[in-house]
Amino acid sequence: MTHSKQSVYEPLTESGAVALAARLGLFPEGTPFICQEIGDGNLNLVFHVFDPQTKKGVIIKQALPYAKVVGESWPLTLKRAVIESNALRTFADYVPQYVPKVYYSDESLAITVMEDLSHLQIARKGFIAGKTYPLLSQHIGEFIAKTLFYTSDFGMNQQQKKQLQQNFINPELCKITEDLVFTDPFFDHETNNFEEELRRDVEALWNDDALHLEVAKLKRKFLTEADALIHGDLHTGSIFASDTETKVIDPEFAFYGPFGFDIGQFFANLLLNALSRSEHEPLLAHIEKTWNVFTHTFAALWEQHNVEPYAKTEGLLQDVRQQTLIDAVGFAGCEIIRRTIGLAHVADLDGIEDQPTRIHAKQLALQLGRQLILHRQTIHEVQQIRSLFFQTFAA
Ligand code: SR1
Ligand code: MG
Repeated sequence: MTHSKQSVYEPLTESGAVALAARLGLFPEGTPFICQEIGDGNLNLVFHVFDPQTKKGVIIKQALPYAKVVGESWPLTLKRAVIESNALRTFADYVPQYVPKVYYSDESLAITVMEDLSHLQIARKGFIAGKTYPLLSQHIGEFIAKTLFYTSDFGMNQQQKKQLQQNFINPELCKITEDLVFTDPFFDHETNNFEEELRRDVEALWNDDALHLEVAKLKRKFLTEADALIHGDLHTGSIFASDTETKVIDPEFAFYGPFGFDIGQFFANLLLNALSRSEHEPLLAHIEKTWNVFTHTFAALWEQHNVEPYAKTEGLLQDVRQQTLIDAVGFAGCEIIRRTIGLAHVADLDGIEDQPTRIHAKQLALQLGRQLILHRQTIHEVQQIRSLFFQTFAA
């Protein structure tokens, strides 16, 4: 694995991506590469460079110095590429089976070269197409449990944890989440984006003092609680999947944050898909299984590998578990509202072609998000999320 700091930044072209792939020595000399820019996310260039005969290839990802979703008027740090490659390498220490291999990174070009996952599909696209991904919740539950436990004060020497934390100070990307997830959708802000038919529902959120208080508490947790190294943007567009494999990608938002955040974002995006279709069960089952796998895996690690002298204290694990679920439910509510009326929507809802059906699904999303935030303290078991989901439909 190489890590270079030599070059001067310029955006990659397709021919530049091919030249880089050839230079890395991962392929036989003279490989007749094909290159396609395939980035459909909000922030980066992504090139798929491959040999059309063997189908073997690599992904070359480059951060742009601005947010692609908005344009050059929104400058954005290139350091996120280093955060991303460091996070992938750190996650690979604990769950190599669930992240792409990093072959090379160049800090000044903001480039990461990684394993080609083109045999898999982005989970959001698959869910929209009706796929169910039977192993997804097993894999994501394990991914979250192991990465959170081993990078926390329970799974790692507490001095080493603080040193690791220094590599993941990520103020600009955290600010995007602080603004776009926890603030702007709850006020009349220019980044918001919604159909006029939703105005009454949206204005009700802007004038809801009880909701504001609860979102402010959740935002404070996001700002201050450094439990573990979190992915920071674990929506279904950050996961490649098939019926047998799962790979988590794009951890450029990684930082030391609260235990419940990744779980909440994942739950939210499953719920957004469930709201967009008539067959809810596979999504609700994934939420429950993710939580059950997470809690069992985390508890087993706690039992066997905990470094904290208070680990065996009666009630501590239960308290961590309970608070993590409550926080995850609240974070999920914020993410659902943000993906419905804020910046960076999701295709699950926006792709509903029939306008009245789309508006109705979005109204339900706003109601569900609000309920999750306001009632999170009453959630003691994951099955209660299912009840809130169906109560939203019945209301
Ligand atoms: C300006 S970035 C908008 C969103 O894209 C990323 O995937 C994150 O979810 C971020 O909030
Ligand atoms: Mg992303």
